[in-house]
Amino acid sequence: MTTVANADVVSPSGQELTRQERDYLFDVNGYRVLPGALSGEQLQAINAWVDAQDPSTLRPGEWIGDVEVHTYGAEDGVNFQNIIEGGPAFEELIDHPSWIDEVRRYIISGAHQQLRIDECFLNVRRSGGYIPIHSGGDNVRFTGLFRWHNGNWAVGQINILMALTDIGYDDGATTIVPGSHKAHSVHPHSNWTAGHSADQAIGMREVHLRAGDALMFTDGICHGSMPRTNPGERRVLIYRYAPQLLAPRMNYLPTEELMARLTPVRRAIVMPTAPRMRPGRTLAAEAFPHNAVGG
Ligand SMILES: O=C(O)CCC(=O)C(=O)O
Ligand SMILES: [Fe+2]
Repeated sequence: MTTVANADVVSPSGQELTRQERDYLFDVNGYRVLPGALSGEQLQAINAWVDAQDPSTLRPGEWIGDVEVHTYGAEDGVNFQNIIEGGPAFEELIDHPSWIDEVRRYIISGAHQQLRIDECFLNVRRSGGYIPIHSGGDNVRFTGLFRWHNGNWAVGQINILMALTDIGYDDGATTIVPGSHKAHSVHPHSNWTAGHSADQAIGMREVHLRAGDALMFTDGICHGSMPRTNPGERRVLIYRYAPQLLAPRMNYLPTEELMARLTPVRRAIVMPTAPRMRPGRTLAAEAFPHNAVGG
């Protein structure tokens, strides 16, 4: 399968892209690659956290402190959900300078409202793993919203997918159909229930990343992944940002310890509106059973 070109990183003159060029490419393609978004030290700290776990013995539903072990399906691997509770290496990504201004610009420019984290998790995928084709402009989902309204961007969700390992051929790379956030018709091979990987899917491009690079993309773009056929693991971190008006996907309640540690800016991104209740009342997780719609 063809890979995406690097033309979204530098302009033909070899200069860094201008503001106008970056906006144009994001508008037209629905994604951009952010090379070297994470430092070597950050990669080391994050990978050390993963190495300290043993994914083969971790079952979905178990907790590592306040990080939940989870999966969306057998093929797509193990997720460490609510990863911002995993320590400082994950906290500093909440408003990381490599992407936060871009994310703010596209989600809330011109609108006097707050950004929030919708979902954040670390995904480990082994040989045979993949995620099926999903999303696209044809879908009616607020997270897929992608508009330019009265001179301002209005994007429903932006995903920052950070490579923690090099991801090339046969590593199970993320795939996207450039521009498909504006599509009106469903991708001909998209079938979540059948669950095919993006391999051989028409129009798909593999996004190869070096460890530390990030893929910034609208959740409205049609995407998926190649199957991983190499041995070893593909590790990625995914932080999804949305306007505060959209409810977070998993709705983890941040711990008091995390909230106390965070800067006001980070706190607002994690929880823009505090739960409101009478002083002294405490919450018991068991009193809030999950329902079929929200999960
Ligand atoms: O696992 C991947 O490569 C794609 C992840 C994905 O579907 C997403 O971040 O929305
Ligand atoms: Fe996705």
